[in-house]
Amino acid sequence: MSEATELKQHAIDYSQQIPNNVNLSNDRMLQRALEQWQPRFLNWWHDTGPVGTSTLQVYLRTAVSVDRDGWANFGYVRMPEYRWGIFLVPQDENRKVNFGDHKGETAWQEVPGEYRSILRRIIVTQGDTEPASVEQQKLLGKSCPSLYDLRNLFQVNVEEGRHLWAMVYLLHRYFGRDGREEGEALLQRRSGDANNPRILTTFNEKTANWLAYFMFTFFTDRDGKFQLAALAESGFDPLSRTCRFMLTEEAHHMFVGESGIARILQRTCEVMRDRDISDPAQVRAQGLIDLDTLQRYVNFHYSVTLDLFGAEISSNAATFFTSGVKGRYKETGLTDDHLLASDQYVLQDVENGRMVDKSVPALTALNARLRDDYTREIQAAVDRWNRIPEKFELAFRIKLPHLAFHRKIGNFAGHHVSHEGDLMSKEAWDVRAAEWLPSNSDHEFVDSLMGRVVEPGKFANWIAAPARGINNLPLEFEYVRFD
Ligand code: BYC
Repeated sequence: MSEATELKQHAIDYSQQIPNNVNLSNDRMLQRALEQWQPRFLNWWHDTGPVGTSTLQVYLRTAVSVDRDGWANFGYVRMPEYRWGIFLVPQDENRKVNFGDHKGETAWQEVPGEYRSILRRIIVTQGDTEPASVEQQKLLGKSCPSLYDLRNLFQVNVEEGRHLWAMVYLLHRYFGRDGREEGEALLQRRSGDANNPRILTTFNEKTANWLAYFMFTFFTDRDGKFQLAALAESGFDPLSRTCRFMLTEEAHHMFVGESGIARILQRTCEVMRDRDISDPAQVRAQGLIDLDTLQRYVNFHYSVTLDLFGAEISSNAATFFTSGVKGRYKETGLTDDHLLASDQYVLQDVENGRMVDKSVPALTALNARLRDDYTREIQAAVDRWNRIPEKFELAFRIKLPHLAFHRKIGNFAGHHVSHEGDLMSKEAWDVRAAEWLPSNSDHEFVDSLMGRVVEPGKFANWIAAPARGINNLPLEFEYVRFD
């Protein structure tokens, strides 16, 4: 590729009605179809996006190019004027299909006919999560703990909106009429709607307060990272290219979650040490989130996010892999044969009332494998969190529940399993569930702390200030303007 072509592929053209780096103006039909979808997207954003934002100016980052420095562009944006667009990392003409039956073939620039329906399904499932998360977070701005956090919420929201654009571009460009219909349906389903819900379970749960939001961005956005990383390996090159750019945005979302929970831990532990208190009721009386409640939120969000990996044993996942449409985490960097024809994988299951380890064909266990990769990364981050109580010489440590705890999808669905991983009767589970999962009164308590703090540099009582501001600005910076 010449240097000039490469630069062009990196740069995003903001003079267009739909900013893009895919030469949209060269394909008039596609451009018109997307220009017709655009006002419907904006209506959806207006109806179900963050409330009360039409007059705000928010200090947001906007991608100006898809290269490493493309993110350096920060400035005030009026929320309804945010420029959602279509950004793919540049095409590498030498890229190959790197796994499955087509390994070694040149990566596909068009959808192979035989894989059309599975690719469409994966793209729709991925696309559906993006607007769902915006819908789940719609009301959070009303109870933000600071301007810094409010700005981060809106940054996440606009980027999830752009991730919907990314999938809708693929549907319109590569799937003709069916794709356009799916693009409409993505704007019709609603998180939590009894008649027309979002596709995956977790995206129909409520994100009612900021503790739930930080947990969601920590646990569930990280599922997004792992699923996008698996799709970034796809032999269908446009999917790979768009997922690679989406991953650069995902990093900030996970940062919001990890640092948000760390700041809550910091604040609670600090007061517990200073006032020498440990009883959750005493902690709550200080207007803080007690550590047991934090642990129960971890148990809930971790377990519902594990469900997003699908069933541990899945013939769908095997088909996705052999056909070259969805790889493993970091597939290209793995050193095996990328075929898995005779490999085995060990996973846990329930057999005859007992928890057992069993070896199964690796091809069928790809959902479990991706989940295990995810869990390793989650555990490493939990270990980082645990340095905070350690620093304050408190005995408390966050402990991830067992994989089988509180599961609705896969091997463990229908079983009752304790936090430690012991199988139990439904009756015994019912007695102990409130110890492990947030109760209505936990939610009510957390909700009761959520007053709105919008004075620059001020933070709600229940959360510590972050270590530094956005884009190296001071914490007192006016990250959101209300005029
Ligand atoms: N809820 O064979 P199985 C993100 C269905 S998050 C409801 O195990 P498969 C983000 C399944 O569809 C990442 N239904 O499924 C994060 C199938 O239905 P049919 C999103 C479920 O296909 C935060 C049946 O059960 N991206 O980006 O192996 C903010 C049999 O299941 C669920 C993706 O997920 C569930 N949890 O695996 C914003 C990537 N799980 O065919 C964004 C694309 C399974 O019987 N999706 N089912 O009607 C996939 O790769 C796969 O669809 C899954 C499921 C891994 C999700």
